[in-house]
Amino acid sequence: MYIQAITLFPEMFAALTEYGVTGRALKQGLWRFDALNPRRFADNKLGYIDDRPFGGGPGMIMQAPPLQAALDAARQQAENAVTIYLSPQGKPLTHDMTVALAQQENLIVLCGRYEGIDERLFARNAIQEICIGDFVVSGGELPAMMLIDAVLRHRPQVLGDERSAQEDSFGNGLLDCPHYTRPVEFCGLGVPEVLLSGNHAAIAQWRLKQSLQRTRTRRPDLWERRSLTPQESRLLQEILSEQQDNSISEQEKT
Ligand code: 4H6
Repeated sequence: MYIQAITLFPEMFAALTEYGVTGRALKQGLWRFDALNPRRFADNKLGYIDDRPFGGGPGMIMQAPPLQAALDAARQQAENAVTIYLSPQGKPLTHDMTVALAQQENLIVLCGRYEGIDERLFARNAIQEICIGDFVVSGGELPAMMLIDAVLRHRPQVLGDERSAQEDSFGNGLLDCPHYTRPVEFCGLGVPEVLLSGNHAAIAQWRLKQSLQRTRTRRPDLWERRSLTPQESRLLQEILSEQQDNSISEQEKT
């Protein structure tokens, strides 16, 4: 996969190219990366690419011409690239979108700074506007890096263990289960017995039940969209009757 970022801060992308899973994958040649600084495409010697908004108001706007030149240069390197603009006004990013983007061979990510980009850039180019969450940060770089990381995890061999991406949260529409490791006792807290039992079927069932319970209570939005398998329905019945038992024993205290 070949990814190009159009950014005023190319060095920020070291977070992806030099660290962890994505850094290792780059070293292994599983993806390639280039950053293009739109200042290089400015029409003035000082590299200014922003100006004041027509109609007035605070802040500055990124100008269309240098960004168009940078985009043209990026597309010259990767003819069928999909171009993505991370912005608070975009379509919310989902797991399914990260899987679909991982099928592409070429991506260009456009990173906004200041108050955003002159709208005419979007009138003249096919650009997917994507949002990573309902909050605002100071530039598109961090959201772009989050998207790239999430996409790369779905590329073959990027995650050492083949199962990891599949079993991740959201792959199955459920939140992940709780995890435990040594020591067996921490601050007086133990580890759920079943995880020490060596009974793999029982462990898988406990984990699924925890995932169901968490998703139902923490993410009612995900819960409502998801249908249950017969096994999951049975585990949900257990959860509901345990809840009832708990509320009865709460009542008995009073
Ligand atoms: C485009 C337009 C994405 C990009 C405006 C980007 C949140 C997300 C940005 C801006 C982003 C997201 C610049 C507007 C700073 C506010 C960069 N923030 N902003 N949720 N910021 O995906 O001022």
